[in-house]
Amino acid sequence: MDELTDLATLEEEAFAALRGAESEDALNDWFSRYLGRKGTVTLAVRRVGSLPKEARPAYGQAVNQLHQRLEAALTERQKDVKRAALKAEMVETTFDPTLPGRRPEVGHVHLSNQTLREIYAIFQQMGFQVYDGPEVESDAYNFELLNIPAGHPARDMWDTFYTTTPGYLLRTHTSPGQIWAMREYAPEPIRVILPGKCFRYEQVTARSEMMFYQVEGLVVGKNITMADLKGTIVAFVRQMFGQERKLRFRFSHFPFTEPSVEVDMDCVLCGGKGCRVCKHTGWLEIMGAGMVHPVVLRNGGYDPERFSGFAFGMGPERIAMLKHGIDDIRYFFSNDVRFLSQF
Ligand code: FA5
Repeated sequence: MDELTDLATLEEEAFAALRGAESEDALNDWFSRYLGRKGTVTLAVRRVGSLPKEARPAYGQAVNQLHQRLEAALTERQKDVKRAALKAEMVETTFDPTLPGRRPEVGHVHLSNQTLREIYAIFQQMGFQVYDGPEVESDAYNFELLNIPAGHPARDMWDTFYTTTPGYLLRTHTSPGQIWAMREYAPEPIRVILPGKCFRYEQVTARSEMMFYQVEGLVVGKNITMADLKGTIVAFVRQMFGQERKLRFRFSHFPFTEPSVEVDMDCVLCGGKGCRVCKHTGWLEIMGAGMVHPVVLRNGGYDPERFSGFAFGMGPERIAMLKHGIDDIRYFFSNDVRFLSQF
């Protein structure tokens, strides 16, 4: 039977070609050549019909078995080729599948925000609410309504960045929030803290950034006095820095408070003896404060004959610097994780 001899030759040739196929492409070519629509094995299967009747069963069985054997062999060969390719890739790329996985970096709350949260918690105990004001402010709220008219010398000290919309700027302090809060709550009593970012057009140094946070405090009501201001600030500082802290209130000037004070705390590093951090004075300035100026009360919608109030403003970065012994404020926003990850 010639056709069976042909099959044996075809089988030998097909298996030899399969062993020689060493890539996925070569296997695809092999498939087209033998098992595809016009492949030689497929054509051999179709040949059954053209054979004499008595030759058909033996040939048919043989060709079908050959077809199955080749299909099974192809599947095996495909696995081998894949495995070999993976092995080659691992050798080339020196990929080590036994190494442990890389831990994803997990961030945490920024030091400024950690400090803000500590400040919120302390004032919350004293019944203060957090009040949010805008960072882009009008000249009126940042200066005018705070008793700083155009041409006032205090504007130099609080110079800022201006927007392309005339009369709008980035706030230099959180004090404009006093006007927002008063206009919302007048004539009700107020007890709020106003945290947020502030911006200044000034030389960046170890103590001064052009962007930093402030936390403003504002209390308005009947019979609010300087004693309330002092008591509140002393309670805050002792909770923040320790019960042993001593405080000093010095006269100062802010256009929006009268009288105005600067609050100093005995130096946390030397305990008041004098060191580099406190510039050998024994004291560290921590905030500005004062009794809300009658003009500001009126601008906020309160009658200064019937109402009084106090306000203060502090810088949480400076507070964090004192708490953690940080000697340069520029670390806060320069995005160096070697610094940030320490807190
Ligand atoms: C003010 O901004 C007043 N609005 C504070 C105030 C509020 C007084 C209410 C009275 C009543 P001053 O410019 O001193 O004041 O800033 C207050 C605090 O903000 C400073 O003590 C400091 O902690 C922080 N601060 C000011 N400028 C910078 C700066 N460039 N970088 C970092 N912190 C700053």
